[in-house]
Amino acid sequence: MPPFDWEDPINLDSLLTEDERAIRDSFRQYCQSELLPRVTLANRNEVFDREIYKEMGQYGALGCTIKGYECAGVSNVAYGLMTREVERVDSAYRSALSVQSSLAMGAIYMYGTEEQKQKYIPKMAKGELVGCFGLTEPDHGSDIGRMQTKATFDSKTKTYVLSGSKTWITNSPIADILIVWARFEDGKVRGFIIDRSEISKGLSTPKIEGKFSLRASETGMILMDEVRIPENNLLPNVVGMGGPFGCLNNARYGIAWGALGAAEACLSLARQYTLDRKQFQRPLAQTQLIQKKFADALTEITLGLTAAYQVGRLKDKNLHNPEMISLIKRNNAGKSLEIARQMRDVLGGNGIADEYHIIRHVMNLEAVNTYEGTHDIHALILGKGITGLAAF
Ligand code: TGC
Ligand code: FAD
Repeated sequence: MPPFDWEDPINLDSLLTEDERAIRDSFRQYCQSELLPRVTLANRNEVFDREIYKEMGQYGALGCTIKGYECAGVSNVAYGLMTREVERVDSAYRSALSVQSSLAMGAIYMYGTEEQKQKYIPKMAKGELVGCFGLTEPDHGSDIGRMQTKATFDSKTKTYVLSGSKTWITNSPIADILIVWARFEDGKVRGFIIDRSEISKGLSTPKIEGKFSLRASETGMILMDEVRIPENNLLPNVVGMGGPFGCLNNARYGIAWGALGAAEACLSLARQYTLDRKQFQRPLAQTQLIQKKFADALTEITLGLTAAYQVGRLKDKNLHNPEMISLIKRNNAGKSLEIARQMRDVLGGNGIADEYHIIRHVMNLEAVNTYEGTHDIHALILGKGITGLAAF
């Protein structure tokens, strides 16, 4: 009988292909050796280093499931393994990966013209162009179907004119390519590419200061006052809310894996801390209450990873649906937040110091539990799936 491995208790490793294991291991090496050493100061000083995109690009991580356009074309499970590795370091870096890959590149890949794909995706895959995804508005977050940002078409100049405000947008202050969702003259929601290099006036993207979560990520607004974009910057191949939600399906899936990476980091740090620290003349790790916390954490991480793996395999065969993605995003983000809080408690006073890392994960996971659909909104999506009745 093989010995128990607390880092992979039910041998999920055996379900992966050789390629997936190799991708995970090389990306883990990058995350641990290049990202981990700089995250504490980045978080403390609220700094995102744009070079990280170029580094991720070199590992083929950006838009990694996209086939062609100089992207890696790997499986959804491999994508999940990468989000897990990067979020083991910090959710802000996973956000950077998710927004670029699933939301910005994903929107162009799924709904763009061939010309748009050729123009933007290869440069985004290399991290030369940075993307963002503007959906949420000041007055419409969960009920985004009621968005107010407007798009009109000016037939004289053959330009679309965008007016409105987006808020809480990851990367907006630094983005070169802004995917913006707006209501067109016919009342239907359409997607647009704002290429910052083509805009002369009407656009500003102020940073939101003072976040106590995802501090190593730039978050901002997109303020549009009659921003004019060329007619060929419409994403022509989707109409309606299925457009943004289609991108969110991929990003929410990646979060389901990523959040558990953060939870695993917290468990691992707390385990080592309690092996090293003695109270009442024995290691803290040798006390029943601490061991129960570890047992609960390991159980939830393992069940969550198993579910994310299964959805990934279904996704590769196009056999997934939004409800199963809501189930894993909601469960894994919520459970990871609870695990991080428990592991922080295990470190006592040191648990609130950033040099011990766990408090940073606790703070980050608060946002992870909220964005891309809050914990309760995913409950309502599931509730609708169970009863057939929308309670939003
Ligand atoms: P509803 O009436 O149910 O649907 C409207 C239309 O959309 C279609 N649809 C979907 N299509 C594909 N995938 C999905 N998951 C879909 N969900 C809905 C649906 O079929 C329908 O199409 P049609 O053709 O019949 O019109 O939707 P609703 O407007 O009542 O919305 C309800 C609700 C709660 C499900 C939705 O509004 C919701 O999910 N709200 C949460 C908002 C959200 O997730 N925002 C995320 C913003 S992006 C972000 O947070 C990025 S963080 C990035 C980072 O840093 O990592
Ligand atoms: P609200 O919708 O106002 O919700 C507030 C509370 O009410 C929540 O608890 C919610 O669950 C609850 N609630 C809402 N409706 C109901 C209901 N019918 N029944 C019961 N309870 C309800 N958005 C983007 O478009 N792009 C991004 O890149 C992006 N990045 C983000 C980065 C960060 C750091 C953060 C914090 C947010 C980001 N968001 C982004 C926005 C995010 O998606 C929204 O914050 C989220 O969808 C929730 O919307 P809201 O904040 O307006 O909350």
